[in-house]
Amino acid sequence: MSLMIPDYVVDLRRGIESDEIVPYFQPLLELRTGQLIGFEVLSRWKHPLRGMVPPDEFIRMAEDAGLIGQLMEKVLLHAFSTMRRLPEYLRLSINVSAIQLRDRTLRRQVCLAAEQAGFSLKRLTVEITESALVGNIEHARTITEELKALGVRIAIDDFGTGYSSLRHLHALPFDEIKVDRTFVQTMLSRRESRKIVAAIIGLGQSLGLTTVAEGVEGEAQADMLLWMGCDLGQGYLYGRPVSDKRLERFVLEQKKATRREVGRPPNSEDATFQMDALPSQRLSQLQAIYDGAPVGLCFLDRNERYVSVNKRLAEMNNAPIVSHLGRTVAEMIPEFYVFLGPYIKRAMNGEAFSGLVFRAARADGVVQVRSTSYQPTRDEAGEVVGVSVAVVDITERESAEVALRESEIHHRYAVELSPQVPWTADAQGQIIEASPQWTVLTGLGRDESMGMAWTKAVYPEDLVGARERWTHSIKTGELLDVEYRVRTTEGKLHWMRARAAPRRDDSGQIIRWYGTLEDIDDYKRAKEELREAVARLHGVFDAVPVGIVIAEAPSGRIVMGNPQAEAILRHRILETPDVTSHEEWVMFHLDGSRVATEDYPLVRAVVRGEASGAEEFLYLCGDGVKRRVSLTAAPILGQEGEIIGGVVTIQEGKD
Ligand code: G
Ligand code: G
Ligand code: MN
Repeated sequence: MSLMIPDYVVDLRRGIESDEIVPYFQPLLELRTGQLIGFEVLSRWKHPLRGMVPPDEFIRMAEDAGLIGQLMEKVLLHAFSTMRRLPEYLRLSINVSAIQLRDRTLRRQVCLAAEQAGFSLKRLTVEITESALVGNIEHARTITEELKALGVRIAIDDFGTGYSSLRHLHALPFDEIKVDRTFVQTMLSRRESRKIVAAIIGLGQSLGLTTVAEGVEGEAQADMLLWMGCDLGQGYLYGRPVSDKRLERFVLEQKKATRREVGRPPNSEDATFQMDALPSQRLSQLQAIYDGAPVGLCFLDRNERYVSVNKRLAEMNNAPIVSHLGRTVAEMIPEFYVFLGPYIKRAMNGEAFSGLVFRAARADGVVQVRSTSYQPTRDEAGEVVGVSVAVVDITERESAEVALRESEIHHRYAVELSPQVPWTADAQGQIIEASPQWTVLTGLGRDESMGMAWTKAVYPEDLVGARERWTHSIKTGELLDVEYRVRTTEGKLHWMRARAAPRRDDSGQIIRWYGTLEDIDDYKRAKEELREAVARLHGVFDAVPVGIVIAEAPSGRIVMGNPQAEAILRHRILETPDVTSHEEWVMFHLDGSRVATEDYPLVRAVVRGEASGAEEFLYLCGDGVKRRVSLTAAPILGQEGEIIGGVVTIQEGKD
């Protein structure tokens, strides 16, 4: 009886023996630094007739035909030999299948190949797919323990796709967890995927495992993963699997590439956070800051319930921390909630508020003044998940505020006579005071000018810009300086310049903005007229049929030369230095003797204020030819009769 061997098995055996199955290498990078840390081996069958056959098609086949051991031997030896040529710090991951995990010879195979290739097993990670563990835990445990004893790291692959993932994670001594690429690929578009990825990374962190994300295809994913605390990334963003030949070049290019700082988490400017610290350390640092802060802090969920409260806020609310948790703001501080409720709701919709000041009598009769800030807190995709609250008790500071208000009243009387329009705004940029000048100028009543109502007087074309600049200053504390047009009572447009500076309290918080509004219409118009006059003058100069050169006094610096002057003298006038010192303005008397510089008509005009009639000279032109020119010069005098410059007209002489 002969045993029939199927064709594909014959083909596969031939393929293995003639080295058609080769390792490809896909890079793994550290997300935080962008540094290359190693590769995963992905096998490829370069079939002479079928072309590139993917592993899904031949690994199963090799297992069924009992050829997986042979195949693995070849691929391992090839991969290990390739790695030996690369720097020691680069690691290698290999995949093992379910059948291989049942095979007690796996350990020997790996050892032999490593020895033959001179590859250290400390550089090796073995990836075990979840599905390989089903019904196989005991064997898998024995084999992984043997491998670990050799210094090999063990990873759980495609995590989240298998059956009883958590049980497996618990059963074996894993070092690494690889989040399945189906979650990573959809994490930007699907909330569920995002939450699953975040949860797997959190789980890995809390178990002390290295977390790896597969299937990273874009920067946005990489940034989000980094923010979630994921350690390593793998995917098309960093590179597709490459052959051994292209691997060395890839490593070289990676080394040369300037390291990109992979996207930073939102709080990275905050020096308090040690970004190098492990996420768990970061968390305890945060907790310490939170508890020790001199301001009241809490986090509210979407139902306005306290999720966390720090000591200071508990003190302010006169209730222990635990009695806050799970209760709503309305329940805990009803006397403040009356005012705060609407702001909390708006914060849940994404608006941020800072320095909202409210005064109320607590249940125990104590009157408090509180300055409260609300910051919406968003998840990785920008969805508001709750509100962070900061509260400062300013009851004592309030007396200072009263004093400030009184001085503002004095200030108001004092400045009413000023030609400028003074104004005051609160920290949010709402106008709380403006000089009656404003009413005179715009015809808007006092009440129509408070808050943001001033914008009604601004010329629509200038409004967006003006408002943007103001918002920017409020946000950053930068001085305001902006120009815009205002419609006056007579219906005219007037250019105004608004300037303002913030005033801060002892803690550096902005409490007021003091500003002035200046009518710059005359100035603007004068500037515009000057510009027009200069343009007209240039027009005239360019059109006259004679050459004109103007120099400044007393330096003799050339400030203008018209095209006709350049045409006659044949050199560029403006590029020529001072006429009083320059040797290249060379002229001769008609008798051939050289004219001394101080006798040039223009120099006499600039230096001595002398006017001269048409005088004839031989001028050494730019092309080296002496030509007869007729020069007429005159000084330019200032309002006090002082010499401010000189002008010379140049005409071609008759030879
Ligand atoms: O490249 P991709 O199509 O490359 O790989 C598909 C699957 O095949 C992956 O899930 C990977 O785990 C598996 N795989 C790739 N190479 C090998 C190998 O050499 N041995 C085993 N057992 N599985 C592999
Ligand atoms: O062993 P594992 O199942 O993790 O195999 C990795 C598989 O994923 C291989 O088939 C590999 O070619 C593929 N792969 C690797 N990176 C990406 C990626 O960024 N996008 C997609 N779609 N597939 C990837
Ligand atoms: Mn894998």
